[in-house]
Amino acid sequence: MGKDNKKDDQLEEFRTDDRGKEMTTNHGVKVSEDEFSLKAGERGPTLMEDFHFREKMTHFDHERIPERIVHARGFAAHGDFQVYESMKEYTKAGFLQDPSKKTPVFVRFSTVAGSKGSAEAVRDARGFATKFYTEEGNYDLVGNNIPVFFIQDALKFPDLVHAVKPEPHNEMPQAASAHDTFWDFIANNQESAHMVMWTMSDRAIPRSFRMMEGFGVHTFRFVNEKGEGHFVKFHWKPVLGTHSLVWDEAQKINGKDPDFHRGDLYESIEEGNYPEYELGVQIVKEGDEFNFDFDLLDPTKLWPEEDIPVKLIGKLTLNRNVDNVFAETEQAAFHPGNVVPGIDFTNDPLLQGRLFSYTDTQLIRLGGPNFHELPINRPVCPFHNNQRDGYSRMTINKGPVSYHKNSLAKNTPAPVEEEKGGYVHYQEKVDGRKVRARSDSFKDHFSQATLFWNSMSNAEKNHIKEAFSFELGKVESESVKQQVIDMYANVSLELAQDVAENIGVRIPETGGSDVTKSSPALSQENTKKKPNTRKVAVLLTEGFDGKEVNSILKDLEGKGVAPEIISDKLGKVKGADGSELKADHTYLTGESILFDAIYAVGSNNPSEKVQKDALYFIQEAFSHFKPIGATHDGEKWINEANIAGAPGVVVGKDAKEFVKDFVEAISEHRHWNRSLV
Ligand code: HDE
Repeated sequence: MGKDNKKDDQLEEFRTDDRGKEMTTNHGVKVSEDEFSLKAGERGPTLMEDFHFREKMTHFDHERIPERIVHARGFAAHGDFQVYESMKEYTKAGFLQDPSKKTPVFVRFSTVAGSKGSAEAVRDARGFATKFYTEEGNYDLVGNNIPVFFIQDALKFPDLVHAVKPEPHNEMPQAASAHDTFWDFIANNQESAHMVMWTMSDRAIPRSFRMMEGFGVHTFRFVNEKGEGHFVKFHWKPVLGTHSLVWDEAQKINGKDPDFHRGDLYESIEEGNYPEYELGVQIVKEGDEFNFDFDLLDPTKLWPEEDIPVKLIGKLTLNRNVDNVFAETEQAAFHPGNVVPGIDFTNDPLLQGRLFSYTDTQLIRLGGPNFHELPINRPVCPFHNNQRDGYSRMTINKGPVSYHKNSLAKNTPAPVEEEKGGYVHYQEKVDGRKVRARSDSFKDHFSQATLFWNSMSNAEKNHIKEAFSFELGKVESESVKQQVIDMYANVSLELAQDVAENIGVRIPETGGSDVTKSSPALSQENTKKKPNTRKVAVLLTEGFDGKEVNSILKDLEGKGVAPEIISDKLGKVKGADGSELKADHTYLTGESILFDAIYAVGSNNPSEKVQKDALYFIQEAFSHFKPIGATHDGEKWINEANIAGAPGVVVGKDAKEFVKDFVEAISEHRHWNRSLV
């Protein structure tokens, strides 16, 4: 990247490489000593006049800035976006016109509830925030990996966040919704019913940032050259499909590798496996606004894809890691209010409140009104106005005039007419009394929660039941547990009854829903299934069948699979034919939970310790429904684990057939129709 990326060129001006340079103070004075402070005598007190000490320590004391109040734990990358065909019919947005044009982007993924240092594979929504550096200014699509939200009005956001964050009297639990205050909020704010179905589903424990969808959530508006508006919902569709972890695995990952998601993204980009997502839009004519059984302005509702198809209009590719996480990722300031001509807001009351909150939060986080001048936030197009001064102002504006209107600068900077690119807000007619109220059309909280439930496969339904049982199982208040069960009896009686049974509260007898509709697009069973970039742990022992293993590994790599070798010690592992392979991990550092699949090679005569470690590895992977392959000696372990013949366990074929079947099993991601031994 770099050559044709305007943002990268711009960032280059700010990059510095200190390696090989002389040390100076921040004011450029060469430093002669950086180990001993200036003292009155070798054993005497430190002197005030030690400007180098004072500067170094002061800077250190101020190194931290407030973390984001939500979405504190995040990781980002650069890339570009290209539209497939002109979207002229719907929007005049410049970056959506020309398929030959690449727009630089910066994307930050995040969890929502946890602090900046929290583990990444927690049960939570994920942020998916994209900054498009367009020629007409920055456009930010600040979305999540779930298409709906907990609440309908921004006024309730602080309450929601207080409820999910660690409880204030003991600051527990970290990065988890499995506690009393969260579920008390849910039961008493039932508009959250739909979103909670998503957060209790597999969507809330994604396998990778590269394998999750993104959604703009709110209904936005496209506006074309003629000034015509269309309602639009934005989607990101991962090219690798949408895949998840299982809960037991996720919890273990959080201990063994709290950086699991950032590591996966970082490595993929370093290896040239650039994550890709297609941008999709659902479009509704203005005239059809009231033709749905939900309100288009209600952010707790999605538009079923079977009713309103998602048109794929372009591709996002992430192809460069940041150089410095603080300077870029931490200082990135996203804001749903950053729009460009051709994209406008609707009256969604959640969106309206966000338009205030994001600037406000940057002011405290980034210390003043000039955060747009930070390299990561600067537009790639010119920007001029009469705003001046403030903390850490970088721009040196010339001339005496900083007001509009003026004659001394010939009334410049001058506002620009709409025809020449000036942003003009969509002239929606608004007529109403000032009220603090919710429209009746926002009051159905359960139908789409049931739609989601109806759309799930049996395995997904079981995971949702288990997630509710886990979360409510951690709640202490019997009353809160019961309230949640009674609430979910409105969504599915089966769900409420099974969870009530598990958590030992009164089982509701009545309830259920009339909604029979389902939306197959909501089930991850129907997502894309590919072997690409899937990590396979190859359990290798001294004396392996060199010829066969080398050829299988080569074929697997040819299919895009990424094998990594696990052995009892690091260094070279020798095959029976004298060939050697290098171990990437030992059983101590390479856990089954960090891999998508296992290939058990084994050897003639493994030690008891290796036997024990390998068996644990295989059994754990099996319990997480992962594909397991074995050839020759590895088959002994499969038999010992008593899993031969189970779905997704591939053994005993010739090498070519083995690779074919194993790759198919890997593409399947997980094999749910497996009973656990
Ligand atoms: Fe945010 N949100 N949010 N949010 N949000 C923030 O802004 C807020 C909402 C989302 O990677 C904050 O810079 C309010 C929905 C993402 O830097 C803050 C409401 C969606 C990110 C804020 C919402 C999001 C944020 C905290 C209710 C999905 C991380 C730090 C009206 C469409 C962006 C910051 C990044 C961050 C406010 C609801 C997505 C406090 C008031 C709905 C991805 O301004």
